[in-house]
Amino acid sequence: MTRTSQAETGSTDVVVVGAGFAGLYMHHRLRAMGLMAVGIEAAGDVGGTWWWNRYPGARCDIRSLDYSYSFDADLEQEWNWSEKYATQPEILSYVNHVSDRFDLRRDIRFETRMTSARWSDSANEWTVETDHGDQWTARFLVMAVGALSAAKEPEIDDIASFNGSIVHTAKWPHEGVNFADKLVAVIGTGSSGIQSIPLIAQQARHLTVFQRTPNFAVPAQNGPLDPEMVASLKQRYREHRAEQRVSHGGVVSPSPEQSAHEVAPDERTMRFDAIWEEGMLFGFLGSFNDVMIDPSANAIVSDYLRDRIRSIVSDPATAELLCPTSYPVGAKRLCLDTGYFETFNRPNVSLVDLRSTPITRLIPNGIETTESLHEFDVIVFATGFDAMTGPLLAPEIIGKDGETLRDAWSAGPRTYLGLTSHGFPNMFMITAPGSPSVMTNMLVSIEQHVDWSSEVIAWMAEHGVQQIEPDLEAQDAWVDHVNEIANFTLFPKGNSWYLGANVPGKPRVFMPYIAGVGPYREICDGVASDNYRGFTFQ
Ligand code: NA7
Repeated sequence: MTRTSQAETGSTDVVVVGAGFAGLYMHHRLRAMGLMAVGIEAAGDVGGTWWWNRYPGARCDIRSLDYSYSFDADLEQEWNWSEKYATQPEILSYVNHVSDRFDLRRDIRFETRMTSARWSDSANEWTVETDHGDQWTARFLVMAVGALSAAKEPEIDDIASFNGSIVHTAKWPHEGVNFADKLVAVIGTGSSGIQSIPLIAQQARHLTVFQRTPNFAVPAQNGPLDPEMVASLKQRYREHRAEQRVSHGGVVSPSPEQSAHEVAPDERTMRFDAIWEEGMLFGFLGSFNDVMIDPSANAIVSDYLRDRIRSIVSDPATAELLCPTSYPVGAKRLCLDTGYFETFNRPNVSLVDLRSTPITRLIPNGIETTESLHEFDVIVFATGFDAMTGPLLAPEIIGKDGETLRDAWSAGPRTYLGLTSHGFPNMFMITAPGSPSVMTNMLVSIEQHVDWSSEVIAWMAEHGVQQIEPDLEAQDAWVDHVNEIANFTLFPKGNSWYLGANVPGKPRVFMPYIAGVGPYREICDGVASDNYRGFTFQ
């Protein structure tokens, strides 16, 4: 959808920034409440992260039957997923279907990026500006900008000097990339690298993978969905959704009652084998109740996964380089793979360990490391995102006393419930720092965040209230609580994007709230039923 309209100026009830799963559902809710909304979206159409991340192998690592909206019972009955884990194109078809079915594009300006938003305390409204010169005033601002939507470029010198093509997994060209007979480099071995490497290797003349930190990955064991299983789930979809909402991660899974130390080694291995064969992403982290709390329990799982890598990768030296050793499993986001480790057995694939031979710079025909020169036609940056805060801090958001969100968060993000921030009245953030979001099935979190925020907006209208702002004390207490829970676990013990450790200079703060979607929902509902405890209204 190419934007052809002139700059617009006007007034509306709510400006919604972002047209991924979160922004789209927000439009649906607001419309049902009889409110006007204007949507702003940088992409050419709906889909958010699934519109941008079109690299080969891009796939969701939460089951398709779970990673879908639950707000409409007919929608969930009529849509049919083809595989256990949906591909990016299938997810995008789903988003398009939902957008058509509920006519959600109507209020959205595509190919339009929000550049600034300024709060006026006297007018009780936000003024939002875009790169097309639009200027919208609105009582409420909803930042549904996604947690993994600000692509991170690698910190490598002389990138512009490379004469071949460079592509980033998070900004993949719509026409695709032809790797046939090409010398290809992939830099980065997070989820995007791990998903794309096996498919790129099948096409390229030679693929060289540049790895800074190895990752744990579990095979997806993907495949077509069994129609009988789907029919039986659809019969009890409502109950299943209700169970998701009170679960820990937004997926229904058994809560482990035993410590890893309470179970004999043989039995543990049998349990791990079953999880491996089932291909469930977080099965290993939830295999025992102390995996993410006790380093020695975590080491049992890590050892098992490293042994698996060694059993797959034929060359022992390569296998050792692929084994993560510098952090507990789970402290960097676990990956779901399809033939990733097997790919290193191909004769046309090699691995460069950037810990021992860092990249010094790009050169016209390739990559220079401290050890050698590598020639390439195509370089793929699979270098991830400035996660969670990046998309919120990219535009200039100016709050109550003229303070920008960037300044307010200069030492790390500060939110109350992960939904609001002191000094920024009438602004709601969906899946922001301080919310469970990225540690969970995003769809369950998104629906909860959107429902809760829109209910506040409805409550304010009912009570004739113009302005809502979280109190500083409530926010401080929430930030402390988020940190306290994180520090009780092993999650902050890796240099992960959860912590902002992947972006040089970013404050090192563990951003997601990891107590689980069920407990979080209870807290949010408790705040609401206690007349929005911790908020001041005007
Ligand atoms: P990730 O998981 O942040 O992975 C990025 C990878 O890129 C990771 O291996 C990084 O190494 C590597 N990287 C980043 N910068 C550089 C530089 N400058 N040089 C070399 N290597 C670098 O992003 P993804 O897109 O794969 O996945 C993000 C999430 O999307 C994923 O967790 C799922 O939730 C879905 P590092 O580990 O920092 O040493």
